[in-house]
Amino acid sequence: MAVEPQADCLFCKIVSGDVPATVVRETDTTVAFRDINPQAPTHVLVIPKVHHPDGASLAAAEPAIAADVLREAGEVAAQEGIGASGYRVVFNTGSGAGQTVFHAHAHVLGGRGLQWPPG
Ligand code: IU
Repeated sequence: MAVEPQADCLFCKIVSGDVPATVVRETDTTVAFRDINPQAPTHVLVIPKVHHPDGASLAAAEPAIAADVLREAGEVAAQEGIGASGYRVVFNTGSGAGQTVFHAHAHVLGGRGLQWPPG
């Protein structure tokens, strides 16, 4: 599993600053930014700065950084004011589940009622 920045990876370019994003939080190991196509009033992506293709790969290779991503998802929810009303953290994994960017990322969604099961 590569951890070097990938030249063709959009999210690696957001980490490096080569592609702009609306960053809402940043730590030594993670960046959180607003999704460009929001599916809820709050829709923020939390990514590790290191490149892994999906959340499971990240957790297997670098569990401490996977924990950082999950912790930051909660911090984003608190910062966005959706922690009390409830929110969803989603890792789409594989194209069949709708994953389109193959750099691990957690979607943090909230600010409206969320249905279950998801589509
Ligand atoms: P997915 O789980 O891989 O489908 O999520 C990728 C997300 O990245 C998706 O919600 C896109 O709207 C979002 N995104 C973005 O925020 N900025 C971009 O430049 C691109 C995609 I391309």
